Amino acid sequence: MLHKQYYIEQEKVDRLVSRKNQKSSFYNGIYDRYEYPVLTRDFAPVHWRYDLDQEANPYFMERLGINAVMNSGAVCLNGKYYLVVRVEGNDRKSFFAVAESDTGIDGFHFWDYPVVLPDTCPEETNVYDMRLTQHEDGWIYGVFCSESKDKENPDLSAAVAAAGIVRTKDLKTWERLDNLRTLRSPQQRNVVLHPEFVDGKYAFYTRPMDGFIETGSGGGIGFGLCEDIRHGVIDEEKIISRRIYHTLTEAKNGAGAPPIKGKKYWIHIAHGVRATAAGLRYVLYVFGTDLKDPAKVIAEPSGVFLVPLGDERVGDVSNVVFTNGAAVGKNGDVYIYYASCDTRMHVASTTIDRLEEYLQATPEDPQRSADCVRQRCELIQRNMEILKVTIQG
Ligand code: M1P
Repeated sequence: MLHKQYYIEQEKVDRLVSRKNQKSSFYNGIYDRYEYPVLTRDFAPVHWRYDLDQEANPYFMERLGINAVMNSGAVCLNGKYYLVVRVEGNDRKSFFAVAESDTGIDGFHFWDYPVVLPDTCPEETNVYDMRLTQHEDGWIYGVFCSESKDKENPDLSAAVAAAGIVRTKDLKTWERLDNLRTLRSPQQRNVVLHPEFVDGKYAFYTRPMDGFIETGSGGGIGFGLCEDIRHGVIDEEKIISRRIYHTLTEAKNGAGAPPIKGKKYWIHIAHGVRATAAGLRYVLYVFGTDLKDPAKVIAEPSGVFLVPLGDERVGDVSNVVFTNGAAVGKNGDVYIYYASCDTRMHVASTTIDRLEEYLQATPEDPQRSADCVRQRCELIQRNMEILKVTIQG
């Protein structure tokens, strides 16, 4: 016999999981957005949060609450969509949990147990933001941020961020490898493994940082090769996408989802950060690299790709969208999973063809107002001609 409140709480979870999602009225021709988030903290199973033993918990109190579900790695396996979700407990510690769906847009439900990573780093305090890469070597790799207290620094908040690496074949059994060592940068966050070998080596997109929060001299998204992924070491990191003054990447520029292979480009969905009077604003942007040389940027559409809208703008860390996972389904369908405000998970859907058209046809940022208005006037002028012919006949 369970407490009567158990059934009420379980019914709430079941209702959310079975709720059908639908495209919202948002339109830009590039991707569709959806009415509901795909996951919120209210999707967390009741048995993760409550002690169901009536004697031990006569008031049916929540014992281990969930604060947020966010930044998720994503993969499509045998027609099903899987997220490795960053779940943040009420204790501020994050852990990973798998949620699966048949459609990619709704029906996401958590597996009974969270992911239990091999506990090989005693100094590690927090883990988060796993990128899942289906590598051509046959493994699915998870690269995540491994955070530890900076014992050298007297500041209580000082921390050290490194890239932790695990691998799996089934998302159930995980082998932990050594944290990635980057010889020329003290800290790393937002590290992503490229899906294919480059020059016979494992290739990583990095985000070199001087400190835990400040990127400092770290100029943006780096690229480096390593021979042995089990004991990964990167010597040289080449910056392939820089932070640029008065753009969306002015304060920070970091890789997002592992790149998607198109017909012309490696498609990168990344995040840029700028400082505002209301704090940092995180948005998504897209760039394309050469299929033969994934470190060579060959397409840079101007401006933002996806920004927080409406309810997405408010949460624990407001004015943030962040992605670290996109899944490619059948016929080149792409589901981009993004979190809003470090609080909940959403999906945007598109196709590889659309993303490549976006990369190829969206003009670049001319980086000055005068040139931007010229660029816009050219578009308007061409459109006025078209309107004249079609409307006035
Ligand atoms: O709070 C926004 C994001 O901040 C960090 O991203 P970055 O390293 O680019 O500053 C990460 O901690 C991320 O988890 C978080 O969503």
